[in-house]
Amino acid sequence: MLAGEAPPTPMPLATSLIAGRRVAGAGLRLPVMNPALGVEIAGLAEAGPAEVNDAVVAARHAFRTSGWPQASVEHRQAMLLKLSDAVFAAADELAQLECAALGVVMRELRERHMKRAALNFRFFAEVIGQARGEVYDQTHGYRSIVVREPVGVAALIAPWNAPVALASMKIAAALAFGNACVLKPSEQTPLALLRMVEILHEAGLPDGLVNLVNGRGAVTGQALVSHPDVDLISFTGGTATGRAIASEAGRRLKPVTMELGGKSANVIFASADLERALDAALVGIYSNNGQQCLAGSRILLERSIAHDFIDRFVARARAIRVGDPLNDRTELGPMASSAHRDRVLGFAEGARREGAELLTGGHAVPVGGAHSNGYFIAPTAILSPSPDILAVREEIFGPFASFMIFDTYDEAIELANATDFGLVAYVWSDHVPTVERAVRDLRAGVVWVNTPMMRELRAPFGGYKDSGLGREGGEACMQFYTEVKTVTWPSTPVNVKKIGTG
Ligand code: TXE
Repeated sequence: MLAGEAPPTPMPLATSLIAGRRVAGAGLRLPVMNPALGVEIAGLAEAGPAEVNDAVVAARHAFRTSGWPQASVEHRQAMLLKLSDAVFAAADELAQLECAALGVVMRELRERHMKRAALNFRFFAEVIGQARGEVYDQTHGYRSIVVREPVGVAALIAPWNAPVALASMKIAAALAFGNACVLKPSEQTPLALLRMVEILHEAGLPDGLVNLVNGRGAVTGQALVSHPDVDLISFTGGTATGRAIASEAGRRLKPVTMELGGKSANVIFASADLERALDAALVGIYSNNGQQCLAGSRILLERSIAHDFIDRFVARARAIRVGDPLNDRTELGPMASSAHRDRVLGFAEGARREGAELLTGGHAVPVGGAHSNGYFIAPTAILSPSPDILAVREEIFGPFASFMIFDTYDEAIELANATDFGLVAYVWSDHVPTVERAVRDLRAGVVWVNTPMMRELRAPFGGYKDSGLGREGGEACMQFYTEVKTVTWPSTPVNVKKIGTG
């Protein structure tokens, strides 16, 4: 250091947060990269099995001693509303941190992700205010009631594509129904979630109810999902990881929800409002940098409109502003990591080899200045002659649209369902009977008609086939995050048959 020069500021370190305190064990130190700059901006202190154990013990201790599981609904609602307000107030700070490690454009993070996160706490406060039980009195002389109780300690595993928005839903649901939890963020994007959990504590959340451990899936994640004192696991991520975690949970007989990948069909009939369908097709595949499970990544077009639709789509895709995610004019930021950029581009190359036409993109985009090492790629689209090529079958998780053309309704549905996934599907038509049939025939957990994605939190969300197990949503989360207990008693004292009286 030269005389007079300020000492270098130490890089932030994403630690664990256990019983309300930051903890950095002796585990590996991993780099956290800024994908728009291609530089390391923070470190991550990986939690090994001992630290994960401390987090689970802290959660169990809070579950037993904090009084949270027994607290009145009013008390829990008041706390959830405080947490919601605190997240809302910190939206800008959280969006900055999320943007730094994820590269989704700030505008989307501020306006969608952070609002969603704050609303998740408010939403579950409302859900528990409306919860009701069951009564059975059909058996003469008896009454049975069904009550719900918190389960215990939940392991929450979050992905990197929308860390705060997705993990906050899991935390809010676990807390609302009286549980304690341990959250493991993705090792790529630990910054905003760590700060969010800190903010929850600053807002008054009792220590130990929400703990956080940072680290890679194979180390920290594995230690968490295989911990014997974890009672249930909620996972959002890739299908291969989901299978591994579900097998672990199966061995231990622990309930799981799995929100996995998608390769969703966006079926556009000639009878659609094509202007709206075009806007929605672009948003459906290029928003959130194309890195979202509910992307409409397979766009199926009726032949009579296909040529014109593709021309207009491609012109708009080429006009998308790629660049610095902090700039409010930017529409597409960088891919989340260099490996992910290479993987996405590899699909374009592979598609060409398999006979698809590359309509646009398929290459990196040089963004100058400070961003010259960022992981930027051009919005990409291919026209595929068949549903069998790799780029049409696999979830690419990037700004990569695959077009296919159909002639008949039956062909449209066959193409739409020709996938291992079944998370969501989109259908565009103003012909009511066509819509009614498609809604019935599409094999997906959510079908959006004449609209881009519109997440109704009250309704179940989750996938058919390889897209998942279980559902998230008001009622669905109540079922997952509570144990159910049946209590039976007689209306008048029963005459118990006497045995052992000689
Ligand atoms: O996900 P992983 P990756 C899809 C998308 C993407 C692919 C791979 O197609 O390209 O999955 O992404 C943790 N025990 N989606 O590799 O590995 C991991 O540390 C416990 C779809 O990043 O599934 C991270 O916190 N945890 C998707 C989380 O699991 C483990 C969102 C997700 O990482 C673990 C993300 C283990 N053995 C990717 N292995 C969606 N549904 O939205 C990993 N993890």
